[in-house]
Amino acid sequence: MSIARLSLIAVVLLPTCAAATVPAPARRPGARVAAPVLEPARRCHAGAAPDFDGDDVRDLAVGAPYATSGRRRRAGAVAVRYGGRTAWLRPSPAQAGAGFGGTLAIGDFDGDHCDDLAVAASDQGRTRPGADGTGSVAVYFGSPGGLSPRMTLTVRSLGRTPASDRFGTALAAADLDRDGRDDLVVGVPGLAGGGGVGLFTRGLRTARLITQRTSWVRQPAGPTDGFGTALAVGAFGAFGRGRRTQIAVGAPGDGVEASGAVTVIDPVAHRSRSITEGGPGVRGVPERYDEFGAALAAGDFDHDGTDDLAIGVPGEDDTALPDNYARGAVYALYGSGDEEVWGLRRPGPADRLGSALAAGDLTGDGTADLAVGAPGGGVVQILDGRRRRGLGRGALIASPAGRTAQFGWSVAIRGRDLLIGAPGAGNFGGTAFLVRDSRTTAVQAGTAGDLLGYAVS
Ligand SMILES: [Ca+2]
Ligand SMILES: [Ca+2]
Ligand SMILES: [Ca+2]
Ligand SMILES: [Ca+2]
Repeated sequence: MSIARLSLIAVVLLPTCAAATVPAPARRPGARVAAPVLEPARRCHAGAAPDFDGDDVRDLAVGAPYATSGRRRRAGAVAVRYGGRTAWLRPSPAQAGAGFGGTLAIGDFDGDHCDDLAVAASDQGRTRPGADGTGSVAVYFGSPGGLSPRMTLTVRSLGRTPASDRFGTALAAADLDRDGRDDLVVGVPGLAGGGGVGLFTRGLRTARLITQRTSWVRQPAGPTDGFGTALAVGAFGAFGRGRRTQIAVGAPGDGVEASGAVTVIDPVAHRSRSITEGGPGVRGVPERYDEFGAALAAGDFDHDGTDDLAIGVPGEDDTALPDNYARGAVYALYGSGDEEVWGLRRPGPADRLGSALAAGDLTGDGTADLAVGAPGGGVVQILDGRRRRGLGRGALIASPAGRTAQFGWSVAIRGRDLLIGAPGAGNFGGTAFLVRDSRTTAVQAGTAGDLLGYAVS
């Protein structure tokens, strides 16, 4: 499967850093200076925004998986915006077709309060053109000097031999074991036996693999299930049977002819629950190519203290046409047991609503909202979270770059800012847009063919 067909999960992120001002050492009058006075290193401290360099200015990252790097076509690159300045991260060594930057996740993996960035190249290691790669994830650690490469994770980290794994197709970061450091969840949907999920904890030094065959998950595993295509982390409560942080895993190729499935797993309590259309507590009929679970997001949309799960179903339609021809839908499953299905008010036949999801408090009222990408229709639908009432229809944000820009292919919420990727804009150079106070502005553009905006974080 090529990058252009991979589904994308918007990513969870957490804390941050800000510049600590360090006063210059006072010099006593008349004192001899025997050696240069070194200023103590500036350190990051927890702030309000994703911040890689600790200057208290929010940073962002935009993936351009088809960008040329090191003269290798489609090796990929990531544009990192430090405030108003852009620096590019490029894979080293660059490999043609690797798709570096197809998925991103921000977290503080070493607990130094500087945000760190995980960048997947899920097509890395292709044995032939068009084949699936084994994939890898490069982890960059933040510091007052910016991001620098620290480690690379692969399927070997999980004790498996590389094959067509697509390691890193989905990423999510959260402090699962509550040791003060964010942990990284890596989707490996091509792993032999229906896919899997890698859990990297303790500064990403400890790895663990969970699959459908794991004893406490115990699901039938088909080779094209794609377990690990999408991820979301939340405290789903009743939903995942506990108050601990759990992981929702999308398997859009599971079920009868890719109708799709989602599994909520509790890696500490060793419990799991399978969710399908038409299954317990979920309305709908599982149909061919629905791709239920192609995107996921977690947020407390009704402010009852328990996270709710949004599930993208971009293939949802009355037809069984494959691929790009579907209106799409998004399910909201509340911790309370309530359930809703959302569509666009004026749907088009190829909107693919629910291709990308992001949760966060956009309106600043203390309750999480949901952004839903419909890249085929060139719109992003906002669903406003409301205390005790759950989601309600909010703003519809239209593409400033035309209908073919794939506007809404990726979405992320950072504070009250909404980031939207449009990898088809400008002859597939791609553009990342920032929506703030109902104004949409372009923050970064790629050159033709880069697919910049395939991932935003
Ligand atoms: Ca910054
Ligand atoms: Ca860090
Ligand atoms: Ca942790
Ligand atoms: Ca809730």
